[in-house]
Amino acid sequence: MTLVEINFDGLVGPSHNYAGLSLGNLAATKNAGAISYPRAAALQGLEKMRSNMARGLVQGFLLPLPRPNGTLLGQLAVDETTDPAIRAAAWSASSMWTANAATVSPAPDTADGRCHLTAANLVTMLHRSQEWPDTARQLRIAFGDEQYFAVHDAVPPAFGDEGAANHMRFCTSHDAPGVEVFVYGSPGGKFPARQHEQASRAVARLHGLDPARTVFIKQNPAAIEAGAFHNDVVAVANGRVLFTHAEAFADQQGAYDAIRAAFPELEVVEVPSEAVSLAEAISTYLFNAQLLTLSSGEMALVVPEECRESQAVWNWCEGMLASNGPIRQVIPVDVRQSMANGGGPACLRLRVVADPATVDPRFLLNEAKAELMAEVIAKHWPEQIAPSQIGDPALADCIIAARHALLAALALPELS
Ligand code: SUG
Repeated sequence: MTLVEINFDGLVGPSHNYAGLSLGNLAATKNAGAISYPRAAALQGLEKMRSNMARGLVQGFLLPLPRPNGTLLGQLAVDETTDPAIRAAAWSASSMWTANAATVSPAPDTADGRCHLTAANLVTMLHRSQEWPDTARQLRIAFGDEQYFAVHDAVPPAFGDEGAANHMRFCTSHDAPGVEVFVYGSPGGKFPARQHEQASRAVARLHGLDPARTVFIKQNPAAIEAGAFHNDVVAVANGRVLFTHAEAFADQQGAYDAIRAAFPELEVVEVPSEAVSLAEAISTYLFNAQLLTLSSGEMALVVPEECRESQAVWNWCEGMLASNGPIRQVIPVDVRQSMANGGGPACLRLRVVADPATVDPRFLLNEAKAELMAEVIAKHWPEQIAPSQIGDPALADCIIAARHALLAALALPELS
């Protein structure tokens, strides 16, 4: 068994649009009503996957869910009198942000030695709450070998769960036992706290984690108020390293101490507020980065292009590289279509530590498959969608046909 980290990126679906559905997600709210470019969006995401693959990393993908969702439209009896935001929920391409698809505990961390995945219920937002049954179905195909994987249904909806976006894992190498850190929010602020502590605790129990190697930390309510609707907007972890804004957690030093008590090897790279304000961190998504261990052993931070456009953020990155710390490269990528809905490079991927040979190979990328996917996207994905088109039956047909063309190309008829 060779356990490696595999990033499963969500391919941007053909219904990608800007309906402003996520209260507390400042980018999505700001861009409500804008014209979206689904074809460009999907190609941007695919290009990110290809560039990580070109660095020698194993790359997987998850496919868009069926939209418009006729079941949801029926359950809500959507008609011409319905609030357009409710109709738009059934058209959302939000499953692209696979960091919210599930929480993943790799085999070395769990009691039964299998990799556990729990689909996230995403109950705080209507458009996201419809995802999990289809997500679980897809995970059960991709990770269907029960000798190596256990896929759990979502925890009950009383406790909101947003998956890996509020979960970090520390380890000396990906295949070694890790320490898992769950970050939850507390309700009562002006924006919803989407991750409930009891959801995190239930996921940890479902996965059979060792309590001595499991840490629960409270998110800083001020960060949620500033627009960090998930912890991965203000912090990211990989290996021994925690890359974090100084105002990410309710008790910053207490968080470091709690992680260090379970994982003494912890190395913190903290960005002080004087260098990069919380507002600047959230508008550029500096922390919504992929922190990757390259084959050389060096760590690289894959950040959105927007980071290069902020003098404060780029100065910080250059200073960090000059300081010879654990992060040795900063790699900007263009995922602007996703960013405009509040989803950066880290939102677009679900990390699974596994032996690639145990994963259904149809979900693993190679250059030939990337080329094929690009062709299907170029041919079938709508070039643009204006909000007034949401609900248009001809557009619905085009979106459904586009997804089916991709499923056929990838030989995944089970997902139809
Ligand atoms: O849930 N945006 C997503 C962005 C998710 C980002 N994920 C992580 N941080 N891991 C969300 O808020 C906007 C869709 C709309 O408004 O149409 C949206 O759902």
